[in-house]
Amino acid sequence: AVVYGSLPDEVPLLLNKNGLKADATNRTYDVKEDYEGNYRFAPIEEAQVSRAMIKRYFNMMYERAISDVVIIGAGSAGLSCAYHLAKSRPDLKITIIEANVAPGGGAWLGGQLMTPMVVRKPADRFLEELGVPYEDEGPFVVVKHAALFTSTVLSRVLALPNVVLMNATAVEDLIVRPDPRDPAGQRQRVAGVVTNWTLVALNHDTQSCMDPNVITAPVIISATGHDGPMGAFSAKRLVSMGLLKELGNMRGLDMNRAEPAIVNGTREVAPGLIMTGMELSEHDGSNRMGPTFGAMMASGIKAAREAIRILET
Ligand code: AHZ
Repeated sequence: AVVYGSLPDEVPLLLNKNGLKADATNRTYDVKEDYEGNYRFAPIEEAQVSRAMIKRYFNMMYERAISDVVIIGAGSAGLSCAYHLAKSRPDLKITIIEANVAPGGGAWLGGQLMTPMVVRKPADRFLEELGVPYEDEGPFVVVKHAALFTSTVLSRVLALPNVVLMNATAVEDLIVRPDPRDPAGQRQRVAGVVTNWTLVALNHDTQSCMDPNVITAPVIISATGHDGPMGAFSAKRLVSMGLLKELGNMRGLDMNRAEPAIVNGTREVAPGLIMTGMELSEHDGSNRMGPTFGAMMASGIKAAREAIRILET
């Protein structure tokens, strides 16, 4: 027999008591691990399952309505950023919003749907830090499967207590306010994100007004990738809001120019908004790098450093 903590009071135990031994103070259940046809689970009420999820998820949403940093997009850049930021500043409430059900963006595969992932040096240091094994090819290293990198960084990020990931949730807009640091009150500052369940965000054309939700934070980090169904989200919104004159538009592939341009260009592109990863190529008009991921990791780390700098000034 295994002893479990008491069940939540609000759900009375209404189970068939067959095979169930319970006492008033400390309920003891007859459970059995037996793979030969006699496996017995601890009893449960269906509503307990609902409440176990609901109270955690909605408490989390309540708490994270005010965050310290919001990261938009959980691709290789967003996850690398989240890892470095959350490890460096365990006091910060870091909230990641990912439109897809599966976090990871394009980093589940290398190039042309092949599995190995190429990382140019010196970004192999981040793989070392995560403990991701690779083969050394001189100027670059190769992880045997991109999913090994992505699943490792994702599990490390999710295990950090100050990080929350809301997937299947899309950022639909940015919150902007007059920047309190501008004495003239002319400059706009990005001060949060406007969110909706992705399935709702994809159906605005078919249903009448389905209003969104909001999360405020003093720093937003946009890592939404290059242009696509949802990609380059903040870069495009900065243009439509008049905070950026025009998109630079991603240029053709040149690995040697693309990777340093992304890492060295990682910055606060508008007050309160840092941009990282391939979204920057659309903002700045820098080259595409193709299937080499070192710049995503290094740009994510630089974005995390930028966030700390902004929060500390
Ligand atoms: O789902 C998107 C993906 O997981 C997510 N995303 C985009 N718009 C969003 C929105 N709200 C919430 N409005 C959103 N989430 O952002 C993630 C972007 O991941 P990615 O892998 O596309 O971008 P990255 O910059 O992290 O990595 C780019 C990897 C590439 S693309 C490329 C090339 O085409 O040449 N080369 C590399 C290395």
